[in-house]
Amino acid sequence: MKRVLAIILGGGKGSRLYPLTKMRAKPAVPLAGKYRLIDIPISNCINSDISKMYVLTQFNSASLNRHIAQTYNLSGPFGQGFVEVLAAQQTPETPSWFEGTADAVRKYQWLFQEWDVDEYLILSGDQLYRMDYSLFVEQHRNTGADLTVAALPVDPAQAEAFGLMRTDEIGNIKEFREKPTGDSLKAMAVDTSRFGLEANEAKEKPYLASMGIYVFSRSTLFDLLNKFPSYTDFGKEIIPEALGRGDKLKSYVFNDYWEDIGTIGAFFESNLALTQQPTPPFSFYDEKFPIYTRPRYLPPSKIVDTQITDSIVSEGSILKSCSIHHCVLGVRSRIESDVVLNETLVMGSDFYESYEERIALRNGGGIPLGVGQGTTVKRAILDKNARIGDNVTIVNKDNVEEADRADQGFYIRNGIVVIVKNATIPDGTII
Ligand code: ADQ
Ligand code: ADP
Repeated sequence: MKRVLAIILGGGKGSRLYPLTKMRAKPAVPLAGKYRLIDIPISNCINSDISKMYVLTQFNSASLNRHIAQTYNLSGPFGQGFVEVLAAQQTPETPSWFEGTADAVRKYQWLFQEWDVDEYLILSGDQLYRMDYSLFVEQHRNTGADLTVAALPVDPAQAEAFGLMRTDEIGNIKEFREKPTGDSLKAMAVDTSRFGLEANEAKEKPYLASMGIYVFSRSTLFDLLNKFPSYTDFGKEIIPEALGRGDKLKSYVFNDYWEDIGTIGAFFESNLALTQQPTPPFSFYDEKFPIYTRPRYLPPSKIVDTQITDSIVSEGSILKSCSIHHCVLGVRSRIESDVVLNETLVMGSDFYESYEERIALRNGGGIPLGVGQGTTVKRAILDKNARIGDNVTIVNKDNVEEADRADQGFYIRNGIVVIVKNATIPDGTII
């Protein structure tokens, strides 16, 4: 795997995860209480023995750079591993931002070409899954493919959201269509039982969806990017073109847990699914294939007279006489008495406030970090460092699907209330 360079696509404008991306680059969005989105592909790379990684992102954010610099030091005495963030930048030759996935790679190809590697592994930064990429790369090498696309068997309802591939019985891609609908979707069905699925499952999932994860042979990648300079997207343009001109394209079937968590709805549900009992669909516990993140040396959580069911509580939290059901609480969460949290994602805080600071804040008319006394929250995301007052109700009482209330510190996306980072919600507010 020393001859593989990973390129992680860290996100375009970040509009689908907005407002979580209001103050940070998408890869830095907190996940599962103590991780960040970028920890998933980076951990998968490390566990697959791939140690050269670039993260392409539209914006450079302090929290992303700090997180990566403080977590991933891969340059041991005998290796040259690294994780580096490359942000879109204006230069005299390239006066614009990244216009798409292929365009992002093209704009930094001068740097990627400098590495003496055989394959480029292109990954997305907003997916939750565990995958040994070395098996993927090995298949690519063994079949002599120019490009291998990771493929997830999906059902007809899911299929519309993806690039789909129709393959022959040994996985040669014959046709690739980006998000087809109607009859052109139906035409993409394949017999997935040929790829290890049980007959029943194959019937349910007759489509092979592109996971947006690709292995390109070196010459193929640069040849495509340069021969077709106006193509800005892999799924829409580059892959269909490669196929059309006769390159050898293979699928690599991956039939395990995989979620695209690039929208507020999917992100919220995937986080809450971690609390599912007895076995969540994805687990961060796996000694052989751990997910890494920045060590923080926080004290254990302190929980006083509290009722908690099916939840995750991250370290450094303080919970007092409250009731927590089906929630994920992030680091340094602070929940006061008589609070009721249901199906809520609390991202926690970046810092502590001392007892004296909290009292002083209250006396000056301010609101301390965390969730104040007597507050009720249901189906919401409370971003980092939120200050929720006493007796607040956040339940989306009018059943709104979408709303922008930036002036009041919240947005509603897919019916989920998102309290923005650093926001203050006054005592008694009802949302
Ligand atoms: P989408 O997810 O719709 O489909 P896209 O929006 O291009 O495709 O995103 C792919 C990845 O690249 C995401 O992680 C995104 O954040 C990142 N990205 C997008 N624009 C970027 C930019 N300008 N700069 C840096 N990163 C950027 C793709 C494929 C489909 C496939 C699905 C699987 O096109 O064929 O089925 O992924 O989720
Ligand atoms: P984490 O990884 O714990 O989620 P980060 O390291 O991204 O958090 O963020 C911690 C940030 O919080 C740092 O930028 C730090 O400077 C900032 N910070 C620490 N203490 C305070 C404070 N009292 N007030 C405001 N910001 C603080």
